[in-house]
Amino acid sequence: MLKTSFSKLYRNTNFKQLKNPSLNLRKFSTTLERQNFKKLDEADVAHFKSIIPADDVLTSDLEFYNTDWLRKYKGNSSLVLRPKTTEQISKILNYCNIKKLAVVPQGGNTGLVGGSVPVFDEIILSTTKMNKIHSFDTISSTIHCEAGCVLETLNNYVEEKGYTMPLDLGAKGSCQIGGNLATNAGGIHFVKHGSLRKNCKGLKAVLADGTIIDSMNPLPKNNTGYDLKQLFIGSEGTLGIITECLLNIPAKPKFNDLLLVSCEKFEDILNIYKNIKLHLEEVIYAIEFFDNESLLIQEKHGRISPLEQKYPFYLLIETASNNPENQKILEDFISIIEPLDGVIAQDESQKKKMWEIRETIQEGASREGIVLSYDISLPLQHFYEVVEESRKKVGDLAKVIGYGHIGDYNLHLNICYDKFECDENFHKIEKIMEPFIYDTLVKYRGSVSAEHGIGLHKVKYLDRTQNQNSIELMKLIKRTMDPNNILNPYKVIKF
Ligand code: FAD
Ligand code: LAC
Ligand code: ZN
Repeated sequence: MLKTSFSKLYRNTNFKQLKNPSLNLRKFSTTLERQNFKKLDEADVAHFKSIIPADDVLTSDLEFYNTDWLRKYKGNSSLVLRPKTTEQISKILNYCNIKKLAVVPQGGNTGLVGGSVPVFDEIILSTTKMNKIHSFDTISSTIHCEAGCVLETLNNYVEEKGYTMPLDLGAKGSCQIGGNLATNAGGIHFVKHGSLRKNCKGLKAVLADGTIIDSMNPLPKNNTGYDLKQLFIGSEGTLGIITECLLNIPAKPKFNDLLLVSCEKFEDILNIYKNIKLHLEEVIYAIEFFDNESLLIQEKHGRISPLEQKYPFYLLIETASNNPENQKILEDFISIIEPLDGVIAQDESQKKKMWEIRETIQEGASREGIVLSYDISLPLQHFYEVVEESRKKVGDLAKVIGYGHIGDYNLHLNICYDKFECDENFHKIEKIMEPFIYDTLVKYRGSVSAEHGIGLHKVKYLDRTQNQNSIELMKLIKRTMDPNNILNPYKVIKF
C-alpha cells in the first residue's frame, strides 16, 4: 500500500474566496393555494410602526428576505418586521393572530428546505436585530443570548474565553442561533457535542397569540412536567418564535488535528469508521465524508485537494483533546488503518483549507446549476449504495455527488443539473429521484431529513419517516398552540 504523503506540507494553492452564489432565480411552480389569511393593508403597517421603529418596518428592497439560499423558493411578501425585543414580538403576534395575518419567522435565511421564506404574501419576522449576548456564566458554562446572534459571532466571543460553541456548520457566518435551534441544526461537531436539543438549557419563545413562554431554567435537574423548550427546537417556526436561549458551552480543547485520507472502495471507509470507534472514541471531534465527484466540483472553484492523486472516496478525521500527544495519536491511527494516501494539516491555515473543501460543497454545487439537495439518514451499510443507485437512475441527465456527516449516518446527496432552468429534463430528474429516494428510505428505516428539516420541500414526504399516529399528534399540538395557523403556514405538516 502507498503511504507516501502523510504530514507533508500543503501544496501551494490559489484558493479563491467565494461569496454566496448569485444565481438566476428560477421559477418553481407550487400547487398550493393561498389559505384564507387577511391581506395586509396600510392600517396594519401603521399599527406595526406603533410597536417598533419605522426603520424596522421594511416595505421595499425585500428580495433577499423573499428568496431562499438555494434560490429555489421565492415568496411575495411586502413587509419585513425587525423587532428588537421579546415584548415587541409578543405585541406583533398578538395583533397578527387577531387579524389572521400569516407570519414567517426568519433568522439568517440559510435554510435549505424553503422553510424561511414566504410561500405567498406572509409577513416576514426577521430576528436580525435581536443580537445581544446577555451573559456568559463560566461556572455553569452557559451563555445567555438572543435568537438573532450569528453563530460565528457567538463562537468568536466564547473562543476568546477558551470555549467553543457546541455546533459548527458551513453557514456559520450568516445563520443565527434562533434559526439553528428552530431547525435543530447538526453540523460537523455533532459526533462530539451531540444535538442542540441536548445542548439547549433554556428557551424563551412567543406563541402565535403573543403569549410569552419563559423556559429559561438552566438547572441540570428539573423534573417538573413536560420539557416545553423541546417543542420549539426543530419545529421550524411553526409553533412559536424563539427569542432567547441558554446554551451549554464546552471548553475548547487545547490540541486539534485534522487528517484527510483517501480510499478506493466504500468498504474501506466503513473499515476506517469501525477503527475510529475502536481507537479514537475519546478524542474524535469530526468524521466527514466526500466522494471524488464532490471534489471535482470543488476544484473548479479553486478548492484543491492536498493529495496529488485522485481517489474515489475521502474522509476528514478531526481529533481534539488536551493531550499534547494529540497529533501522535492520529499518526498512530494511520499505521493501524494504512490508507491509500493522506495528509495531516500542519498548521491552522492548512486546516482551514482542508475544511473548506468539505464545508463549501453545497455552495460549489449550487454554482454549477440547479441542485436537488437531499439530506438523509440511513444505516452505514447502505450509505453509498443510494448514491450509486441514484447515478444509475439519473444517467447522463445530471451529476450525482455524495458527501456528509458520515459519523452521524447523515448523507447529503446532491443531484447537480448543469442548467439554471427548470426545463423538461430537470422535471424528468425530479420525477425519477423523488419516489426513488424516499422509497429507499422507507426500505432502510432511514430519515427524510437528518438535519435541514422538513420546511416546504419535504412536507409531502413526512409520512415516510413519521408514522400516522405521530403525525396526528403533531397536528393536534400545532392546532392547540396556533389555532389560526398563522405561524409559518404550508410548512412541515399538511393541513
Ligand atoms: P433560517 O434559514 O432563517 O430559518 C430556518 C427555519 O427556522 C425556518 O423554518 C424559519 O421559519 C425558522 N426560524 C428561524 N429563526 C427562528 C426563530 N427565532 N424562531 C422560530 N423559528 C425560526 N444545517 C445543518 O443542520 N447542518 C449543516 O452542516 C448545515 N450546513 C449548511 C451549509 C451551508 C453552506 C448552508 C447554506 C446551509 C447549511 N445548513 C446546515 C442549513 C442551515 O444553515 C441551517 O438550517 C440553519 O440552522 C438555519 O439557520 P438560519 O438562522 O439561517 O435560519
Ligand atoms: C453540509 C450542509 C449542506 O453539511 O448541511 O455541507
Ligand atoms: Zn450537513
